[in-house]
Amino acid sequence: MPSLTVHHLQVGQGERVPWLLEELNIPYELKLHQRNPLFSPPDLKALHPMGASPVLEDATGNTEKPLILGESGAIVEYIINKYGDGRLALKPDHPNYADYLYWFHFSNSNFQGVIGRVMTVYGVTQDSSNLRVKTVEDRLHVALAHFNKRVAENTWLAGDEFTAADVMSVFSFTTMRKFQNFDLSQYQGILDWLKRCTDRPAYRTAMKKGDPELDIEELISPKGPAKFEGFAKMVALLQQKKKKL
Ligand SMILES: N[C@@H](CCC(=O)N[C@@H](CS)C(=O)NCC(=O)O)C(=O)O
Repeated sequence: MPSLTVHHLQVGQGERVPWLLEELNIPYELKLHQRNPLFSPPDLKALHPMGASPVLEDATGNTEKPLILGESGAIVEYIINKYGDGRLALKPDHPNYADYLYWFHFSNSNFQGVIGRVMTVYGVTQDSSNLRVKTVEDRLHVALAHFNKRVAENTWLAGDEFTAADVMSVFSFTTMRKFQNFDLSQYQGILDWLKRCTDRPAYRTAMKKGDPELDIEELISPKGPAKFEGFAKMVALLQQKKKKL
């Protein structure tokens, strides 16, 4: 029996890990951490050099010195391969193997990067006559149209089967919009896929355990959820600091 502890900074991409574990029916302990007011609190920072969530502690067979693993993608692959008998992953001989790999990595690598660039540029200006604003907005819509086409033509990202590619991706279109919102009204394929994913009992159970405060209907709505309040607190703190200087 595995001995797994998942550290999850609430309202964040750590939600992927309990969701996966619920899908695979693998037991785990969930340790919740709160943003302070936006970034990780000291106890989470102390766990891993990057101080980011999620972090997996695997004490199976070694309670003295548990293995510590960061990066949600690495954690998801580790759990599937080590304790999940390869379930929710496609094997190299599957016709959709390349699709599985591509979509497994797309959201957390390409798409999160695009959203990060939008967030950075909007932090300076949202004036759409500004070339940087236009460039990042165009890139965001290219990525959304690309993703939308995939899920409009396929039930799940890797094809007919629900896989870890779906688990890796939902966060970027739901909870991530509490940090940088984007309108999904014109992307019906994504909205329908979000409904299919978030209707899964394992998703509902994981979110209830990890983020009971989050309203799933709001997260999957076309216009997106309200902004995470830790942002305003962080800005106020920075302004106070500036005044003192
Ligand atoms: N690529 C990493 C990103 C980890 C990450 O940035 N996590 C955020 C939560 S959404 C975090 O811990 N932020 C707080 C901080 O960095 O202090 C992953 O997928 O695990």
